[in-house]
Amino acid sequence: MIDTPRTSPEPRTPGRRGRSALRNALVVGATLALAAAGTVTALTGTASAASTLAGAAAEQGRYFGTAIAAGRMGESDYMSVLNREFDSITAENAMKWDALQPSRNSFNFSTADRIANHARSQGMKLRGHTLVWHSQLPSWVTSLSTNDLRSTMNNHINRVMGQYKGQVHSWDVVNEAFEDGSSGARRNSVFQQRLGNGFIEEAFRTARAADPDAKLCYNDYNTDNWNHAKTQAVYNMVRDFKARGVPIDCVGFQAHFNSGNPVPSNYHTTLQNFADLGVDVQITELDIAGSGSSQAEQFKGVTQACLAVSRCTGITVWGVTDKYSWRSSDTPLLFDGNYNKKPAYQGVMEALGGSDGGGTTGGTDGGTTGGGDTASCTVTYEQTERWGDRFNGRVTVRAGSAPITNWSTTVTVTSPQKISATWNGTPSWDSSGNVMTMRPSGNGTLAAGSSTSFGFTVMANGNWNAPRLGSCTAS
Ligand code: 9MR
Repeated sequence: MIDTPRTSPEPRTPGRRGRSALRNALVVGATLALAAAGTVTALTGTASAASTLAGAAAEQGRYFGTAIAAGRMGESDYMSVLNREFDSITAENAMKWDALQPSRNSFNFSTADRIANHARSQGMKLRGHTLVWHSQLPSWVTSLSTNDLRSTMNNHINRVMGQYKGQVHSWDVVNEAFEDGSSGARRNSVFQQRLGNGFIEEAFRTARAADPDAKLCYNDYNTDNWNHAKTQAVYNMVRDFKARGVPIDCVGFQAHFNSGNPVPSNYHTTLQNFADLGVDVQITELDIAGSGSSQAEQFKGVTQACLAVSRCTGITVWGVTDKYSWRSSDTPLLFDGNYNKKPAYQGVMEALGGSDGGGTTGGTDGGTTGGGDTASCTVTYEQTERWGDRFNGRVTVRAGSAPITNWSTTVTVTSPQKISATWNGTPSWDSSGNVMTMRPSGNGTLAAGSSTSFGFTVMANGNWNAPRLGSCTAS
């Protein structure tokens, strides 16, 4: 059965971390109560593993955030996955200079406020992105004289940080101020041209005074590999700031990876070396091009690198679903276009020590079966081949922490799509022909944590959306 999307958010009064701890306490409490009543004979005695990204990250003392696009906030599946899985929000575009101060001294906070208010109403944290950046900068700024640009930059920082004072846990004060390549040079932005190297330091000093409680971050991309000139250049700047008492609290690693720029094997070294300067580090815009187990392994590796560094305080992915990613054809996120959890999601959860929470259908609570000795299973989907008229999908069924002897799950396609072939499973169909229930062909036994997979062909008939998975049922 496909779960119905949950449209109204749960109350969040104790806050995200509080909620997670509370839920686990309730699980243990309920188990003990049942044991006292003599209705269960086996007690696990431990809290169940968290079944959401934020819950699992909170148990490791980290936040798990996402960028969100204000224009998608009316979509119920988008919002329910956001509210269920994440505990920190970054505005993908709404807090950038062009959005907030499109013309001189005329500030427009309405869209950014909607995001900030949503975060507050859900007990989520808010990351501020970004105050001083060469991009998404209105043209009126680029024609200012040196003195005008200096006062305008400081005014922008003061007004924006003032607006969100007390709400933002970390601000990207300066973004992407270094060149790519081997030069290690500062980027030739209008700020650099008019104000020289000192603009970065000035921005941080202004920011500290504007909101003394916010963590102040320098944020950049291609700074993940310790051996890269850009990484070294940023490191040297942060070391210099710390030595001279320039206020800086954190360094953001955007972490946009693809085959040309893969997750480096020395990532942990990079994060640790920055942390050793006395700053926090954060993964701020994580996305990784790819699919399937290779993408999952890379997400897992990044998460492990963060967990291995005590000053790595949290991870933010750059969007909720592949379909709205800034580079959607790279499918770089944790949820596919139908809000199914991808193998990448499981990769992150494995690193965080969470359970992957049963079913994968978007907008649901994702099951509650993690941990304990109960039979449980999870399902993940990936597209394997594609032709001009059809594509093949593979669903991996994985047993939870107990062995199982049987399983079933559903795959729903959207008319006019049709499933024309299946393999490695026994299908049955509902009356519409759109919902396929798949069971094992023959023996459905799986050892704890092990997996099997089945496959199918979908005739697209013009609709290339991924099918939706229901939750996995095990016995
Ligand atoms: O994801 C953002 C996209 O919607 C915007 O069009 C783009 C404009 O520059 O910015 C994207 O976000 C960027 C972020 O603000 C800074 N680091 C790189 C991100 C991806 O381009």
